[in-house]
Amino acid sequence: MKICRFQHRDSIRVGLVADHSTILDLTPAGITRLSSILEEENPAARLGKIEQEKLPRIPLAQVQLLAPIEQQEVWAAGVTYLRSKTARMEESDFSANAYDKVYSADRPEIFFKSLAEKVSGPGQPVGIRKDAKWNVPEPELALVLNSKGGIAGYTAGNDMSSRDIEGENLLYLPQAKVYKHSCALGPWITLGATEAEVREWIIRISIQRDGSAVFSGETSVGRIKRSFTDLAHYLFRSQEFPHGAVLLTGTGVVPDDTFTLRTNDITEIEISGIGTLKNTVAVV
Ligand code: DO4
Ligand code: MG
Repeated sequence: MKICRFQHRDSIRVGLVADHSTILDLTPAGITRLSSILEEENPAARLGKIEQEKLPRIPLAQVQLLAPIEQQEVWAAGVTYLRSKTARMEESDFSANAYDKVYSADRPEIFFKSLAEKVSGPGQPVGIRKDAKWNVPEPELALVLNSKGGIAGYTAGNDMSSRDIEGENLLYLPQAKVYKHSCALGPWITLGATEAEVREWIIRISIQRDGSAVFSGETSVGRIKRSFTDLAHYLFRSQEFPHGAVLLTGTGVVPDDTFTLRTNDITEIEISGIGTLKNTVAVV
């Protein structure tokens, strides 16, 4: 079951994704916020009780999908895949040891990524910094967590990153990771999947430039070293998220070191159990 946030005419609404071309508007069922579903004990069961045939059907082509987030902070886990650890160790000099250690430590790397209102949705720009020379997308599974830290659903995310800034000095991580349009989420949230099912999903990315693919890669969610519950648990330690939180789970696909994004490149991140998040790169 998939739920989305969308703009239709002048209002922002919540919908159920019926199929690849149709949304069911949940407004007549009294659902106008994602949070009212995400905070339910069993979000998929709650939606299952709604009489879907009474809901207005809207063609997907007639709406603007929005990032599936309302007031949650977005955080990100890092170095959760072996590929990420190796790539970071290669790009850095004296920081390399830190990546090596965090990969096998009990405590994961978790950093703040974005406020909800700054997140790009489907079709919106993703940014590369004008003071960075080496920029990449990071295609990541995102956990959608309720205010108690429980996993309510999953969406696709892009943890845009400046590798030269990050590689120069680990203390520059917030500048490499948090800037205008550095985070994208979407196209919607998948509910009701277990961790075991999600670990079977495949994450794919392709990058197009002037109509041709300049990079493509894929990984399996199952290659994440840590469990989702462990990551969520660390995020919620000594913290409160009254609106819930979104947690990116790290990247397992890193283009080789000669690759950097350019303005107008198109990034397409597909997660098999979710859908495709498509954005265009802009210099910010
Ligand atoms: O410490 C660097 C960031 C790691 C990251 O974002 C990732 O592994 O996805
Ligand atoms: Mg990342």
